[in-house]
Amino acid sequence: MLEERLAPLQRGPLRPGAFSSRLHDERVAMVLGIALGVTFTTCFLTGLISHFAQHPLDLGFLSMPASPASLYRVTQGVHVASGIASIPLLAAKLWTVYPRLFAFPPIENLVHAFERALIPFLTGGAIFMLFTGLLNTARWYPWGFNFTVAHYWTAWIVIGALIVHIGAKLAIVGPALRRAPVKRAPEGQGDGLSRRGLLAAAGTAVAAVTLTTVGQTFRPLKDVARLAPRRPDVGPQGIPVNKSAIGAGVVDAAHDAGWKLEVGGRVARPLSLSLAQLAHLPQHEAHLPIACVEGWSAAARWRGVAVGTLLEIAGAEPGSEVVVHSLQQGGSYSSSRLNVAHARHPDTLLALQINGETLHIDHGYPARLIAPNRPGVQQTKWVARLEVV
Ligand SMILES: Nc1nc2c(c(=O)[nH]1)N[C@H]1C(S)=C(S)[C@@H](COP(=O)(O)O)O[C@H]1N2
Ligand SMILES: [Mo]
Repeated sequence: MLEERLAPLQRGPLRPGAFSSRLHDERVAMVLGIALGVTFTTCFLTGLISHFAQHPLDLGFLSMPASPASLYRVTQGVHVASGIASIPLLAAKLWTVYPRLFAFPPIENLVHAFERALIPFLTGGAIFMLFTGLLNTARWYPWGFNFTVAHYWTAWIVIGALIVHIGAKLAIVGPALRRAPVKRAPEGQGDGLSRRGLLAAAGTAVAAVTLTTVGQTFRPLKDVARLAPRRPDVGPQGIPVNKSAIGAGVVDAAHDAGWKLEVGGRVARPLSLSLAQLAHLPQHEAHLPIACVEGWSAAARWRGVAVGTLLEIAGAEPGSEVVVHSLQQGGSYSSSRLNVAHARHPDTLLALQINGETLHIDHGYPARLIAPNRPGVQQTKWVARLEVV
């Protein structure tokens, strides 16, 4: 009765059989959905690691350990790679399922209504995450909002919607699967792309975008990183630069012959050391990566004074944390905090050299922080002061 009354409304995309491609198919959608579930979960978890490395909870046991030294390099590389791999998967998935926006009747039951209500959050949020993340790897911030905050909170919305979506789908698809093979779109006439072909194309696209970008952090593939915004070996002294000395407005202060490193705060003996005095303290060498949150990473051999040595000379308490201040005024990365594990790790350096050369000014001359297992944003350049807290 109702259906008869509604029949005249079934026009255009709402009419039965409006979308005839065999590719708008439940099983194809499911395979793509599973792949997306894997890449999104991976991206979400590695993103959480990055978030809490940069915004530590004040819960000691969850604070970022100082080893393995390259852990963050790996998790952040995987974060960016799984995000990039999600882009072709999401495109294929949305194309496969978009006819369902015109499903008729639009709502079948409560679960279905709920599942549909979440779609704008799920797709809008996912597109927002991938788009802003991708532009971030290109260091392009054309919007007015704070990227980190928006990217973090939208991630929770998307992952929440995704969990409910999967739950609803299991409720619908699960029983259907048990009863009979999943409802399949009729094999349309003629040639066109087969379902297998679509999945193969999506898989090929994932492989292609991964192979041509992952070299920004995975060095063996650097020469095929044609789509990567950064090359891990291009920059002064063979290492990329994120913020130049000019950009940070520190050229004069960094070249000032009167530059001194201050060590102060909760210490028994505040220090004020010239570059020559620093160079006369015991030097320590460490092979450590810079792993930028934006997706590139590069390892180098660093040489300088261990922060632990300075803390000892200054008479800091063993359990203290250290805030590292740059000559740079303002800007989100002009200071960073070393947790207890990082502050005392022997490889946490106030580096004066990179790969046997004096630091280039864009790498933080006269002295920069470099520590194991830490996001690049926390490897403060042009250090002026260590404040024990
Ligand atoms: N003072 C200061 N230090 C900084 C930054 C900055 O903007 N200001 N950028 C950080 C970022 S985002 C990264 S990835 C590393 C990069 O170090 P590099 O430029 O020597 O490769 O420096 C970090 N140190
Ligand atoms: Mo960075």
